[in-house]
Amino acid sequence: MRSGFEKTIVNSWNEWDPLKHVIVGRADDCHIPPAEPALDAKVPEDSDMRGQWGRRPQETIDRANELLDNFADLLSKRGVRVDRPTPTDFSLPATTPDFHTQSQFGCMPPRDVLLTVGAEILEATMSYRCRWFEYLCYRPLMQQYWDEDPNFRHEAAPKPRLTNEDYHPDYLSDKIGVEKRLKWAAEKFFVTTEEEPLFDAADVLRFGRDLVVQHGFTTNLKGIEWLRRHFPDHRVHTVNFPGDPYPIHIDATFTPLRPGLILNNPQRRLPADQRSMFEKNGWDIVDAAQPAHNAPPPLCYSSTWLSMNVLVLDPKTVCVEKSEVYQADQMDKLGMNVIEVELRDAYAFGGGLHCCTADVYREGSCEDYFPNL
Ligand code: DAV
Repeated sequence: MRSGFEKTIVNSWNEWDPLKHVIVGRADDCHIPPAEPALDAKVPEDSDMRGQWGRRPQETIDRANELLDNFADLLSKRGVRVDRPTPTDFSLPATTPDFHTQSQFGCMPPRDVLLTVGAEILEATMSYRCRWFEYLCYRPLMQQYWDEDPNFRHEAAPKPRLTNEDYHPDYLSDKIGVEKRLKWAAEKFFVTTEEEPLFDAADVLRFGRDLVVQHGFTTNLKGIEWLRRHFPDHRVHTVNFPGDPYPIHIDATFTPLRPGLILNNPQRRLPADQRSMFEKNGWDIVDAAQPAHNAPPPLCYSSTWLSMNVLVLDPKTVCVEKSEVYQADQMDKLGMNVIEVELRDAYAFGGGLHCCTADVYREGSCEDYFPNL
């Protein structure tokens, strides 16, 4: 919704400054993609999704869209400008000279694809074949911002080839078992190899001049090195969280709320040797509250820890999913004003409140929150 007089500004340096302009995803035409190496590694072994693929049932798409539309309306009413992607036909195969997969995914989680750093929006390489063309859903918006903001920098990371060389064959089994997965994760043996740079935008957290990036299934060390060379004025820090058997995306694991305060998933604690940058600079890392649910909703890739996948609107205000009562209570105790947003029936389409949004503009500038390194 636009007044017609608002100037378009692309600018966002962190996860908490006052949010003024955001993209909210859509559930239209979302597909469960066919098997492929990186996706299979993430689908839990006991998941109802194993072995099935195709367009999601229309009534679930309609329900997810109803919730996403309501969320967009709520943000608009609070004065946040909201844009939406343009879905492409996800039933089409994704085919390049290097691979072929029979359908695509969707465009519910813009956070996975778009990384906003200052005046730049960077399209991630992605690491699933079914998501290779997802950036196209955001191109109409990127073109509009390009026309409207003379300072906007539209960038795209090198498209990866995603041949079989990108994936460790050991992960191709659905009978690995959680124990072995946890061992592999602790050894940093992930499904993706170091064949070429790979990253999803949702593995990156922005803290002003520092970027904190999770090494896991969807982002490899070459991807992190690519980000380091691409953002020469930033310090890029690699983190990983043993304890997650399916490590993709940092935003159900490590959640900054405001300068000096981060929630950390208690099953995926940041290892002691990686805490010093936070400790030396007076940041508190506190265990997140338990999720309210014992299991994810049907046909969902993500864990119950979407409870901590919140959207911070400003350093005192946070959107929390309506059923996540323990998380809301903890936010309240931490001095945050909580806005309840119903989204659980959209989780299966690609995640929670952080996943289904991507920053365009937050007030504020690039600050150094870690002067003692
Ligand atoms: O805990 O399953 C979900 C992150 C989605 N962006 C998890 C990670």
